Order: sequence, then structure tokens, then C-alpha cells
Amino acid sequence: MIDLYHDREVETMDREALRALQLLRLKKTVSSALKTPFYKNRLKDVGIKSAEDLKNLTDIKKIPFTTKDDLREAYPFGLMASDRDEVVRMHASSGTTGTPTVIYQTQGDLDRWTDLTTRSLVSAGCRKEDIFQNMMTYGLFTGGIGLHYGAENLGMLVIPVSSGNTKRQFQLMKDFGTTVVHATPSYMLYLHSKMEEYGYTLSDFRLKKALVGAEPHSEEIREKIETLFGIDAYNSYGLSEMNGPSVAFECEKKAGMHLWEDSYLMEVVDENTLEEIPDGETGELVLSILIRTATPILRYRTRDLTSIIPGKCSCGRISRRISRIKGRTDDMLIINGVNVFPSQIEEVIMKMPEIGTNYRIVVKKEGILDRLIVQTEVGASIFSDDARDMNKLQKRIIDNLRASITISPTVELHEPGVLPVQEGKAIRVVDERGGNG
Ligand code: DLL
Repeated sequence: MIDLYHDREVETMDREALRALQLLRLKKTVSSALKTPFYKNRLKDVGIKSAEDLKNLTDIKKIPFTTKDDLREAYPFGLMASDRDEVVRMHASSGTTGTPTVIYQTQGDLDRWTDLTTRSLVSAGCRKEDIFQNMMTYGLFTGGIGLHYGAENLGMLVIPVSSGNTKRQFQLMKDFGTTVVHATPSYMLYLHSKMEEYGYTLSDFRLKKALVGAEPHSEEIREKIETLFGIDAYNSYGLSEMNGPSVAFECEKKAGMHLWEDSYLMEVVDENTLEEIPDGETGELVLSILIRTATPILRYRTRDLTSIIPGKCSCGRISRRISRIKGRTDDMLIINGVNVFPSQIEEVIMKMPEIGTNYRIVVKKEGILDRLIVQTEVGASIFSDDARDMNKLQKRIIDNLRASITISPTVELHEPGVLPVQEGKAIRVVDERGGNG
């Protein structure tokens, strides 16, 4: 029988044993944190001078939250908790919005991360017989290299092609019979839109699965990927501050992402009051890493909005699941006073079969008013020179959007392949108003 778990003992342990393990690991993390100037002062201020000052898991609430700005302030070495000669790797966030955040890992930290990515891959149904084409960027970004080691550890044949070079992606997929790909969801859609142009059809490939993550995407996008390629797509969530991919991963049940609780302590809080909220309600995800010594991070405000899915998953894994990321606290658009999440727009348009694989949201200022423009590609067979057909479609999109977001955007329809595409994470929103509107 195929073993459905990578580490049955940890993945299916009872909740009480899990809590004991979490406390043990939290104490280790706090011990490491106390070695950094940043946390030493912070923890001292709240009466934590040693790990033993934490008596139970709820004591974590005494610890102040950590923000991205805190990590930036600690750049470059302020959060290194291990001796420099024990640190073997660093990763950094892209830094497009200022000073990057840096994460260090010892060999032990990397081994624990690899174990977790292996677990994630197995949970999504990957097996050593699979051929794994890794289309995520390798480098300081954690997406490529992170899953690479897990995939090797599982024993898959790994094709470390990285992102971009679409023509070569197709060639490799065909020649080596790739069965699993790892990519951003927007790249999967782009790949499909280029298949015909490069002279391939689905029958050239043996693809079974796509692991997609690193950027927000709706259930509708997942379904689109699955239908276009005739495969299963699994959602993968992570962030560089928490190592990278494999913080939470969908299992074969596709009923939410298991957040690996033996490795991360999660809280979901009201983004304004910062109080914990009940399961099922949407709030900001706050994470503490339990498996890293070189850069301990406690109660990190991810800015990602999600909810804890109540109940157990039928796969038998004990780690609770989080819902698809609904957006970020900082990506909400305020359009003439109305709050709009880009994910709401995506859900509406991607439900419509006429819509193609790429879209973009542009916000402009016109006089004192904001103008919301939804630019979307339509399917090749749909795009028509008949203005009446296009007008009808445009009107239907506007009506559907108004029903969801309460305001009427301008909708622009484009031919496939016209809107810009990124190699890494998709840029879905272009806010030209300056400031945050
Ligand atoms: O994107 C790590 C990663 C790589 C995850 C590959 C999954 C696959 P960062 O570049 O630090 O790390 O970006 C982290 O991306 O806070 C979310 O806002 C967003 N994000 C990541 N995965 C998902 C997802 C990697 N599945 C930030 N759904 C996070 C929605 C996601 N948003």
C-alpha cells in the first residue's frame, strides 16, 4: 500500500501531544530569540527573561507582535540568533518596497524545512515516481529552492528550470514527461495561452498536477487551470519570513490548506483590535516559527487574510486548515469610499467562461473621483470585431461586478496576449492615484 503520509506519527498525532510539542518548540524559539538584541529587549519588557517564563501556549500572547518594519529595521544581521559560522544560507524578500527582510538558516533549520516541504509534496499526492518541473524562480526568493530540496528528498526526478523561458518549459515538459509542475497560478495560465503558438497540444504532455502558490488566486483560477490542462491543482502558501513555501499546503482532499502546526504556531486576529477571533471568521494570520534557530520570529503579522476552517480533514492529518488567502490587509482598494478587495473582482470575472487567462485592475484619479478600470482578456474564440457582441459582454461583466462590489467599474476587453505578464508574481493591481487613495 502506498503510504499517504510522509511522517505519519507527526501528521496524525493527537492534539494534546501536538500542543506539548508546540510548547517545547516555542520555548526553543524563545531561547534563540533571547540571543538577538531585537527580541532580548522586547521580551524583557514583558517579563520574559528565559524560555521557562512561558508556562503554557497561551503565554505567547504576552509577546508583542512582530511586523515587516521590525524585520527591516533589523537588516542585515539584527535577527541572527546563531553563530555566524553555523549559518549556511540566507534568503531575502524582493525588497521592491524598500529595505529587504533577511532570513538565515543553519543546516539543521534547512533540514527541518526540507522535511516539511517533503511532507507537503506527499500530502498533495506527489510520489517518488513523479517528474517534477520547478518553474518557480531560484535565488533569494524562496519558491524555487524551497520545494527543490523537498522534491529531491522525496525522490522525484527534479528539473530545476526556474521561471521564464516558456518555450523551453514546453520542450522539457514534453521530452522528459513531466508529471508535476510548480509555478505561480498566473504563469500556469500564461503557459496555457502560449501552447498553441509554440506548436504543442495537451497530448504532448503527461502532466498530472500543478502546485500553485506565491500569489493570491481564487477558486475560479484553480478551476481554470485544472480544466485547461486537465490536471489537479493544489494551493501552496508560505512567506519568506517563515522560511518560504510549505507553511500551509493543500492535501489531496483540496478542502483548505493544512497549516503545519508542529512547525508554526498560528493565530488569526482581528486586524484592528488584534484580538484572536473564532474559527471560521476572517482575520489576519499571525505566525510564530517553531523550527528555526538562526532567525526566530515570534507573532509575525503576515497581513494575509484568512480563516481557520473548523473541523477535521478527512485525510486524517491533525494540522488545522486555513482557507484560501482572501487578500492582504494592505491590498484593499478604497474606491470613492467603498472598500474593494481585488480578489472579489477576480472571483466574479473568472466565473465567466468568456474571460481569458489574464486581467488587470487599474485605479485612476479623475478630478476628485476615483475610477476603477478592469482590463481583461477574453478567450480567442470570443474576441470579435462585432462591437455589439463585445458591448453586450462588457455590460454583463459590469453588471456582475456591480452585484459583488457595489460599484460600476469601467471594463476594457482585450485580445489574448495583450496584457502584461510577469515572470514571478503577477501584478494585478496598478494604482495610479499616488498614496493609497
Ligand atoms: O511567495 C513563498 C512561496 C513560494 C509560497 C512559492 C508558495 C509557493 P514571499 O515572496 O515572501 O514568499 O511572499 C509571501 O505571498 O504573505 C502572501 O501574501 C503571498 N502568498 C504566498 N502564497 C500564497 C497563496 C513566497 N497560496 C506572500 N495564496 C504572502 C495567496 C500567497 N497568497
